[in-house]
Amino acid sequence: MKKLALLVLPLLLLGAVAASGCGKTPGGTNTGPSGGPVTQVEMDATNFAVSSVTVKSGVPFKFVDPTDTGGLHIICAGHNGKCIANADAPSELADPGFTINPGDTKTVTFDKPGTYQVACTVHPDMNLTITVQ
Ligand SMILES: [Cu+2]
Repeated sequence: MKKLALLVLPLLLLGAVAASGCGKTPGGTNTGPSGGPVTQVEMDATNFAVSSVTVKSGVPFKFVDPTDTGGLHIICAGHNGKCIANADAPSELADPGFTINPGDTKTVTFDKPGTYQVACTVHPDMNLTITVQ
C-alpha cells in the first residue's frame, strides 16, 4: 500500500503542474484599478489574454497589444474571424474593424449595456466576449 502511494503521488503532482501550465490566467493584467471594472484587454501575437471581460458602459476600454513582435490584428464585432453587424456596438467595431499593430493601443467606449462578441479577422480563434454593464 505504501509503495502504491509513493508511485501515485508524483503522478498527481505531475498532473497538477501540467494542468496549471496550460490555459490562460483568468484576469491577469486585464483588471481595473482597485477591483473596479476591467478597463483593458491585452493580446499576444495570436490571441486575447482572456476570453471574456466585464466592463462598464461609458468607461473607455482599451485593446492593448503590448508585444513588439508578431503580426497585426484586425478587430471587429463578430465571431470566429468574421465581422457581424451589431448596431449597438461602438462604430470602431463595425466591419471591417480597426487594425492593431504590435505595440498599439486602441480605445473604444461602449455606451449600451449588453453582451458583445469581438473577433479578429486575422486569427479565426481569437474571440472575446465583452459584457457591458
Ligand atoms: Cu488577431
